[in-house]
Amino acid sequence: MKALIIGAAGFVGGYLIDILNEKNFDVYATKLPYENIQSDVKVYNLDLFDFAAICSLLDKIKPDVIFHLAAQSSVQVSWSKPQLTANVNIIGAINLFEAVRAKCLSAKVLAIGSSEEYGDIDYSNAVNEEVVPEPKNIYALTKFTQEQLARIYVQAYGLHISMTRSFNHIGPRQSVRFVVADLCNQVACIERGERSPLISIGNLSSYRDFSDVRDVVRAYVLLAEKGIDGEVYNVGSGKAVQIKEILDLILSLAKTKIAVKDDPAKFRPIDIPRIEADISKIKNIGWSPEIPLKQSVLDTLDYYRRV
Ligand code: A2R
Repeated sequence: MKALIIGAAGFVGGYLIDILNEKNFDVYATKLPYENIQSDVKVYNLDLFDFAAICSLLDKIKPDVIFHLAAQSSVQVSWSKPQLTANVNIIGAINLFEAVRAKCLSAKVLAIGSSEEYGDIDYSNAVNEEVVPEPKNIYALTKFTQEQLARIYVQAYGLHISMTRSFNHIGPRQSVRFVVADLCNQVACIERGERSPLISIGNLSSYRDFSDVRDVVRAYVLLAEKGIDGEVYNVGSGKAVQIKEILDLILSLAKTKIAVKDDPAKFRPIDIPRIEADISKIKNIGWSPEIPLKQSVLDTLDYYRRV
């Protein structure tokens, strides 16, 4: 089976390459020209704005499965660069779907979306896929648009696309823009004596649904095999954890005593108190998270201790 990962140089891409290699897929990966992929797979430079290049790559590879990870994936950047975000996440997705339509209609495509899409909904219960998203930021809106476009391409042209709404994922190599990686990096810097023993924090009271990136890519491979065309699947742990609990865990793993101080820059103007995924739908096709939160945090901390 030939698997093509679009946008493989990011956080998730590296883990997806690993699991596809383990499962003996013939793996092809794309990246932007200035990015690096250090893995023994076939790597191509590809910008989603170049429709002709996408067509010629699909023509050449004829993939059986395509994982669409490429995105402008930061909520914060989506406020400062709304045009870029819409171009990559919406026009880029259209370019990919059009190229699939033209060159490899039978390929299975997995389009990765985000729990951010849910936005302004009632979070008093775990959120299932029937809930209609109310995106509240530009990134979320572009991902919801990608999902709706995917549905249209399934219905109108018979493409084989499944979609995800992926909740927070964590693990080694994640960028410090994300809370767990940020806290682990700060602790590692303190342990090395690079800064005073004071960790800066944002809002600790929120509950979020974290899963390990290695579980997440296992879900993606399963969805590529068993996901129903036109259907969206939550990918998460199914259990919300308070950020304070994660901070306490990280501090308990630290090799030195660390104090905590608020950083106003890390507080968001609007923060939803609790977000938890209902993962019954993906569980029904055979996926459950396996890596405990403590292990993910420990591995992330160890990664930042090494870099
Ligand atoms: O933004 P960059 O320079 O880090 O490059 C990202 C790349 N990308 C593109 N690829 C092809 N054509 C474009 N026009 C284009 N613009 C950006 O997609 C990056 O290398 C990759 C996405 O990787 P990350 O930002 O690290 O996302 P991650 O954490 O791997 O998440 C995968 C997917 C994304 O669709 C997220 O929005 C979703 O899961 O949560």
